[in-house]
Amino acid sequence: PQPIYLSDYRPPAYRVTRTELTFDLDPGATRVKARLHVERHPEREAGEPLELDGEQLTLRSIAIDGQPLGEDEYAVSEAGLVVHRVPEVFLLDTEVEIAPDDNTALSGLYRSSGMYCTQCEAEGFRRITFYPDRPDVMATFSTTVVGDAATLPVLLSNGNPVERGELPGGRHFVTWEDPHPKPSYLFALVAGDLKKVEDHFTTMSGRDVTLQLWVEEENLDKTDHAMASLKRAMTWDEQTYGREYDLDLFMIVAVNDFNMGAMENKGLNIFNSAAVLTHPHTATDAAFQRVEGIVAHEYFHNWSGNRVTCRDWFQLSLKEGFTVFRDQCFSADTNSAPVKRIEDVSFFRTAQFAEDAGPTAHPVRPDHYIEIGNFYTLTIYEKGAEIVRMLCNLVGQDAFRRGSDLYFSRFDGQAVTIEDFVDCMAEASGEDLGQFLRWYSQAGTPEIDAHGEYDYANAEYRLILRQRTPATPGQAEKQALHIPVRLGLVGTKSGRDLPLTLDGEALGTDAVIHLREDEQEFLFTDVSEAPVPSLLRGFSAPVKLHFPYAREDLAFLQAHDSDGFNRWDAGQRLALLALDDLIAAHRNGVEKVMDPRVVEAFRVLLEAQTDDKAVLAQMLTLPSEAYIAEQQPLVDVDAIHAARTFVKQSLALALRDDFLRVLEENRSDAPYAPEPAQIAARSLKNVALSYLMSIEDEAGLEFAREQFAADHNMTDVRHALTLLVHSSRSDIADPALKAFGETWAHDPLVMDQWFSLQVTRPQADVLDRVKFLMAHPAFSLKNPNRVRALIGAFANQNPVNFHRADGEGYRLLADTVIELNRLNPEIAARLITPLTRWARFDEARQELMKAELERIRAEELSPNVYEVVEKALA
Ligand code: BAL
Ligand code: ZN
Repeated sequence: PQPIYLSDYRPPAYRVTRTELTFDLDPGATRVKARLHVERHPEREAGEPLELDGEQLTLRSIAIDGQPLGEDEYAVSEAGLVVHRVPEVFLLDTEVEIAPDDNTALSGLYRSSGMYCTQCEAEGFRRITFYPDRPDVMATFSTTVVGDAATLPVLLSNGNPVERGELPGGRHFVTWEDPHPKPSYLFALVAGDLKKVEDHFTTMSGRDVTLQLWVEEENLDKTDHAMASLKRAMTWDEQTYGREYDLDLFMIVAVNDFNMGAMENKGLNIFNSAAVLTHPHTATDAAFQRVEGIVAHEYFHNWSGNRVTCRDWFQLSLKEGFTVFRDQCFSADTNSAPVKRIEDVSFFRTAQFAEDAGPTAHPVRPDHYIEIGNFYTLTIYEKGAEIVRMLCNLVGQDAFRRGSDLYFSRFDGQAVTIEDFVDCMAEASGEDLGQFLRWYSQAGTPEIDAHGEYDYANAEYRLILRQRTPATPGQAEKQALHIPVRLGLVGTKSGRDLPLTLDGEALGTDAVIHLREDEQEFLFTDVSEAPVPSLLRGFSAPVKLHFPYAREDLAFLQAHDSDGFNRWDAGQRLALLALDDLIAAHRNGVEKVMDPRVVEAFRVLLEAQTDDKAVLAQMLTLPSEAYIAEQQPLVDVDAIHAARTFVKQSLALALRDDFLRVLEENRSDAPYAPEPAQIAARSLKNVALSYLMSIEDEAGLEFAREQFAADHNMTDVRHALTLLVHSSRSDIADPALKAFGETWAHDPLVMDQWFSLQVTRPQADVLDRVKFLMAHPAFSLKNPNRVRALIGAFANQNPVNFHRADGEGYRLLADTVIELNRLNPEIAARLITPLTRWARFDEARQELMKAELERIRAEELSPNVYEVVEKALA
């Protein structure tokens, strides 16, 4: 497979202004008729051949302006169709045959639990019909779906239904008309025996929109939260961005087999059932919040993605970065804003930093790719969102809103670039964002080395910041970025933020300074007492910040920083320093000794309880093993696990009574609601429980057993069950696990949790459990959720066992990737990720991991897997 380059972009030779489709559905032989209204692109010369994308299509007929084409007038290849000579303006009619039942890649038209559904982003439409399958070709669509009336009573597509009727042979049809021009990746079709929940929304201009959620009958009781979330998102987008919904109907469909979380098809969002269905007895608080966020994300795409779309796939972050930023802000406004930020940054610094430091590192706007399906990454999404957040902070909220209004009005109905977006922000704010644009083209995580000195005699604080971005594959040289650093100086005597005066200008007590050079000095004057700097408040830029904090400084910031995010971060840094010592002790075979400053800091948190419960739960949570690994020069999974376990147990032993008190104070029999106060209390209680269970404290065990048996809600049940299964008390855990598996055998989303919590057990016997569960009747390699729940959870969330010294964890993953490469290349390519990180481990493990990558490389590979493996072994 050959790479595609951004620098080769040209507008299409021909565009399609209108697309008329007829689907005659059949599991093995669906017929798709397409009538395309085609015209030459004004920027391209006359006389060029018409080139259409098409994969795995059997062409049955082709005609231009009603005239069937002779065999010498066109050519069909594995990649598409070329018509050698075409008029300037014409109608193209094709008919193809496709086999939805053979489609295990879940791209294009496929069947899931007996229903037909589509996934077209990024390049799935070419598996449905011959088409210029690129986002800068935008057409209005009319879609007629024909199917068996008994088994497929519901026939859906984009837009509004305009005609329906009966047909001979027990078949029926519905015709849908979508008046908004759209690229092919936003096309959708669903057909099946579905039931709907309906509601209404009145838009800000007073229009009535019908909202429908389509699910299998047994899931009708799991739709309330998604519907309520949708209405909240619609209101929020009107109030925050002035964006109103633009059709009379908005539909969401839940499907069981889906590669992504969900898809923003115009007027017909298709959702992975895991991203839309919730019920207190089947979904955890985290799942409720995830559903709310994803429903909002897909809805927000209606403007940031659908009305204004991407010119080409290199611009993917134009819609994804912006839309993730939008959904993050929505969730922050709806729930606990500080906790949302902590969770997002915590995940970002663990997973995106690792991506940025590995062999698949790429800029937020890549300049080449082999398979775009490999670029739905944390960098495109989450780093893209961090860049938009920086933009918003740089230009200010008001200018950001003016900039987004300008963007939506100037480019409505167009396919545009990242520059177009940033230009609107520059125009609306008057800021020069030229240097800022480098964030989009430069891969890798910038690192800032900071140093500070307080001059008592002159009451000055001198802060020196140096930035560097490590080399990434294909990008050896890096340029200085424009990095906004939000900061405060916290007085060590007063414990308060001190007034900031820089270059004679008073900046208040919390300010943003702009690092643009490789090295810059900032001299703060009139600093009345020695401060501890609180840097990068709110994680104001996606960088690694190094400052030589003493542990006392970190304990001080944890207690006094006015920025909630940095208080949490100071605690994390303090814990990391203690963990560093313990990791070294473990490696050197020296007795481990707990740092009393960490115990004291936790004691203060638990006894003062000044934070809201949700924040306190975060403050009491130790950095994850994956995040600790991210900080180490060489990852030693066993030492990390031992050190973290030691810290957790030491805290539990020292603060047992406090944790017990927290448990008692936060137990509740109130009916479950996924609302912030309840979620906060549950999370605090469950953090406390996990400390007590780390020492298998009798009272903690009893609490866990009771919490499981009470069966009050899935958050508590799952947490208790996980702690029991991860403990040594198989006498309690095994019957509970068995009962849970039997109770929920009928519910795949709960069974996913049952799989995950077992394969993340740290005990050494877990690999056998993974193999055993892969043969379980509820497991299937064809279902992405099952693969993620079992294999994905094992490889990503069980470091000590995945990285077993005998390489059996790696072998299991590679075997799975090889099998999935044939079934579902997109999922296979994603699953390889942990193996691509081989360079972070000791030599023996490096060899074992590379050997497995070589074994994968020896197979006949899909472009997806090929691209990842080649990069990993480069
Ligand atoms: N566009 C793919 C799914 C999503 O990001 O919403
Ligand atoms: Zn998206």
